[in-house]
Amino acid sequence: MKKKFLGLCLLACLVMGAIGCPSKDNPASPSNDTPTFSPTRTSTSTATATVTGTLPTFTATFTATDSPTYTTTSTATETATETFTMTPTATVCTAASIQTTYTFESSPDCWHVDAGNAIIVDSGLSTVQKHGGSSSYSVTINNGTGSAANAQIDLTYATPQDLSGASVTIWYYMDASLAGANMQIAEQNTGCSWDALWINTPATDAWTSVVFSPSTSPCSNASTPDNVNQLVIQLTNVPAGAHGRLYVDDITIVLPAGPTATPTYTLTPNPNYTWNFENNALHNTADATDSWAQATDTGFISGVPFVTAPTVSNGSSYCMAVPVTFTAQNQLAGAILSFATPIDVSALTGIRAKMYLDSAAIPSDCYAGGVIQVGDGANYPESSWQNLTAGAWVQLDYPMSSWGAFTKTNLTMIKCIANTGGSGTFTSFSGTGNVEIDDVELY
Ligand SMILES: [Ca+2]
Ligand SMILES: [Ca+2]
Repeated sequence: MKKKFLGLCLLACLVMGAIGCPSKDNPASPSNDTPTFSPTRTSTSTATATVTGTLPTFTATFTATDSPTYTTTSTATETATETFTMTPTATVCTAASIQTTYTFESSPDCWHVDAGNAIIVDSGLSTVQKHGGSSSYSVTINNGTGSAANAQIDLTYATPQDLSGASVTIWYYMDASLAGANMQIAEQNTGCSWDALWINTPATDAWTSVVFSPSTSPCSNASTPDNVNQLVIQLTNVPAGAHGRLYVDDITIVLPAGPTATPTYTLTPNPNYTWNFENNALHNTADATDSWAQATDTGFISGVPFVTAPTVSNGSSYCMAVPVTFTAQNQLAGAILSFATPIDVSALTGIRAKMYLDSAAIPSDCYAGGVIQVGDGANYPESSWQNLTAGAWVQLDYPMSSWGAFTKTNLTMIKCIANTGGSGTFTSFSGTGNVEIDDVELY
């Protein structure tokens, strides 16, 4: 019975496995080691799927659910396609003389951006706006300074020019985008600083003319003529952020009429009564006996007449010159023609002559004059005083209606006289030059 029980146990062991059953080998002693970690499996790789197939093609079908409305927000009124080149300051053009017309058809003609400008970004001839022809002079202004600023263009003269009495007309066109700016047209001269015409509200988007008259300058007076260094067109107080163009065109400068340099009368072709010195002699071609000579009356300074080419052209080849050195007020110089045989001028109406006085011969502030005198042996009337403009030919005229008592059948002499006149500063002067006389004519 005991054997049978053991056998059952062994069988149970076989069936149940090793659990709880004694090992056939000698069992090891229970380990005293205590595991201190448990291995952890960590995946270090990530599988990446690679699509090697062909992507499907989608055909999208959109359905418009509304109609967009476009709103134009641009305020630009023109598209400037021109590219200008700024004129380098170092090569600013200077005008040698007064140019009376600027059309800006082929050149800025020395108009340029003032060197001190920071807000003019380009300049040049423009066809975008023009008053006449096909182009104007234009500057593009872009005031990014953050505050109001000035934009200025100039015409600079190499040497000062006299614009006294001149009238300067300027046509301008200012983009509306520059509105808010003021304008001034000015001249800068050596006599004083500035002489300006202000336009507080320049017209915009329209060609507009403005006339500037330097004669209104406080600098203009007899002793300080306008010596203009520069003409200026300036937009003043261009608002911050303003961006646009100023165009100018058809600038004209009209100068006042000066003294007539060449008298207008023409000689009556009668050599008996005419002395034009074109025969290079002090007598005329009809009478070689009677020649012009030095006038030696009281008050006359010495000066022997001779024939010479006019110092300033009067349209002829020769004139008579009396060399003089004036030293005081009211000195006289001139020439006399005495007739050996008195002549009859009763059929005539007057006498005239042209006279020239060298600028070097008199102070600039004297009031020199020319006079014609005639004589009949008893009466020696003379013409009224006619102002002499130094350096220019002046026409003297003495009609017989002003001769007074005179025997016109017995003209014995004619005399042409220059007088230095009076002046507040003409006390210690010594000026040498010619009194020149031409085209003496009994008419
Ligand atoms: Ca033009
Ligand atoms: Ca002559």
